[in-house]
Amino acid sequence: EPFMGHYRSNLRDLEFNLFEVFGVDRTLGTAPFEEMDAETAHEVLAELEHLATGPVAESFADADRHPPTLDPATGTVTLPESFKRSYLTVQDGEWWRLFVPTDLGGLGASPTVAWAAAELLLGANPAVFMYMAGPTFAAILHRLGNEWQRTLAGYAIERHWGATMVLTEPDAGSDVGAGRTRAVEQPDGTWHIEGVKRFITSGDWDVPENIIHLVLARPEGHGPGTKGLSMFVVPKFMPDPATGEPGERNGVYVTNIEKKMGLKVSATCELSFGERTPAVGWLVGDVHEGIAQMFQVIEYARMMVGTKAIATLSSGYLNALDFARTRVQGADLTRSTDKTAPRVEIINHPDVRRMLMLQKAYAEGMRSLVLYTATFQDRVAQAAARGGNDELAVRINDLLLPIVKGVGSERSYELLSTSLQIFGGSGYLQDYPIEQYIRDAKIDTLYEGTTSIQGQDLFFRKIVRDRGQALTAVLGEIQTFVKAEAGNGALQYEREVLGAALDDVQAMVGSMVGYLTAAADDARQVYKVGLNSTRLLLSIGDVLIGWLLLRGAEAALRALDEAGTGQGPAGGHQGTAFYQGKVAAGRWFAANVLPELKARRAVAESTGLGLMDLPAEAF
Ligand code: ST9
Ligand code: FAD
Repeated sequence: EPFMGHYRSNLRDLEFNLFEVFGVDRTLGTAPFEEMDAETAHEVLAELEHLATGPVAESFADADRHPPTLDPATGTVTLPESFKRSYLTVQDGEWWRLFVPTDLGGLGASPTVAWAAAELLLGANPAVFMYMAGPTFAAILHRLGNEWQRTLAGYAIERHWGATMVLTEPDAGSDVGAGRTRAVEQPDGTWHIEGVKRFITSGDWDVPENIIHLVLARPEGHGPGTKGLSMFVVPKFMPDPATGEPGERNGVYVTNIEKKMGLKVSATCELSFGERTPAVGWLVGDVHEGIAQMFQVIEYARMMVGTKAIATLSSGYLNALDFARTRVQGADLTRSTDKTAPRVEIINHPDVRRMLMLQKAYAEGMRSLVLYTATFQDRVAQAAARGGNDELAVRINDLLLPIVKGVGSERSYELLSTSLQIFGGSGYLQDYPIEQYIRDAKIDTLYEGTTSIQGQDLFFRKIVRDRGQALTAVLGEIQTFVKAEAGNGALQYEREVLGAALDDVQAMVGSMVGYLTAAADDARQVYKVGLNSTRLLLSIGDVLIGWLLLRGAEAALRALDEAGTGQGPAGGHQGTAFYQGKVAAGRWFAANVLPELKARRAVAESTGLGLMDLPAEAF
């Protein structure tokens, strides 16, 4: 048998979602995706899977054991050679072209196809994908920038530069608006950036000839908070305006790299601006709209983080599944008192099956959530290609992002410990990848806005400020599904359970809106919102996951039916077992997870202020 790397991909399920659930073959091959039809997308994903499971995954463990090093004299970060080989496989194959628009050299992939591709790289070696941010960030600069900055963005893409997003400071993490880094305008129209940023991903590395930093800083005299921040593009080397050739070293240096729990090969840097020599930057787009501009970057990054977490859970689950099919331990429970009974593979034990199905249902349900979200990004791009604007699709994408990021990261981290549990003591060893998965996935609940921030973003901005428009549209789709005949009666019980869970989350939203309204008279009532916002985030996530799993079950039942009549794609045992698994995951989630929403609703409805009255000393 050929060498098996750590990464267990699930291209079959990605394609099931793309083509059998969401029907993206209808949009592929049409504007603005005319250069990629469904057949090409299939070929691209199959080839990328091959690369991901092979050379991209190969350095995953080695790069964890040999993390990047910093030369403090020059501020230069050196990556392990094994990892650079993985990275260069992807760069040299020009795979970044999947993640930029066609006018910047892109392949015309739709967001749905691009995020499916991203899952494969993120599951194999997430830092490879993160170091590859250059072209995507440059495309954003191209959209936001003035003429010179569009030229600069072009150089960044052609010449394979790295890129960073630079917000965080020691006293400004979740509270970005507390940032103190200053920007001082120069007579020639450039700006000098002065200050220290911390925790900056890919702040320096020894592959690209240049790096562009997208930096939030406060121009002198500008007001407090996020609205007083502006966005600057600050290169590592000043480029020749005519060719992009890197010239003089600019005054931005890495002054420290962090020792971390996981994701070690992704260099997390302290970046000092203007300490040795001036750090020269340009005001992006010549406008002071820094936080709004940075959120264009953040939106990609939040989607990326959720996808990364889910990709890791999926591989953790599939590794655990392999183990459960082969590890022999104990007798079947029906014969547990018979000391001569044959020993069985642990996949035969009910509690192991419970753990496997818990992982399968969440991993597959959340994959479906990522791709469902991406269908709205497809719609936004299609409308733009027609010269229009799909306002509702924009709002729904905004609503779903904190769920992809917040729920994707929390559930994945939590359930990776279940993946490890399947392995027994062996899972705790570095012989298997799960302990690294857990360490590498923990960051996903933290950066790009912690789970608390995602929960507040969901409620205050994406529900209340949106006046419930996007939420109503999505919950309305679920309600239609509940009332319809999905699964020809085969899913009737499941649709009832889903309907009850839908009522439960609607009641949770209702009571939280009630608390917010009551806060107009009694400000402390808003604490009851804060006490429930993570609960609501996870609960809306569960309803969406349950619904998407049942849509998958419906599609699978249809395929099984057609196979019975000899017409469908299900033929063969592989196909049949795959579809049976889809039906089982939907049913299991409805029966075992959705009923929990009832209790969560009761907790939300009876929330008091006791916890907030408690003196801090009493904790
Ligand atoms: C970080 C990086 O952690 C980690 C990893 C880096 C990885 C890099 C590689 C990525 C590669 C990606 C490539 C993908 C390629 C694939 C492509 C496939 C097609 N939405 O509520 P207010 C704006 S970086 C939009 O008053 P506060 C808005 O302009 C560090 N905009 O906030 C608003 O004005 P308005 C990450 C939003 O109280 C303004 O902000 N750090 C949103 O002043 C003010 O809003 C964080 O994420 C939104 N959801 O500030 C910080 N929200 O209202 C977390 C706000 O007029 N903290 N705006 O529209 C927060 O998010 C805070 O809530 C806060 C609060 C800072 C916004
Ligand atoms: P804090 O904001 O101090 O939060 C501490 C705790 O308090 C958290 O549980 C938080 O949820 C909670 N909390 C804080 N405020 C509130 C509130 N208002 N309501 C409720 N709870 C709250 N930043 C960049 O700019 N660029 C990068 O490339 C980057 N990469 C990173 C890579 C790594 C490995 C790490 C660890 C961080 C990175 N970050 C980056 C920074 C990251 O975005 C921040 O760490 C994150 O936003 C949280 O900020 P903080 O660490 O200061 O925690």
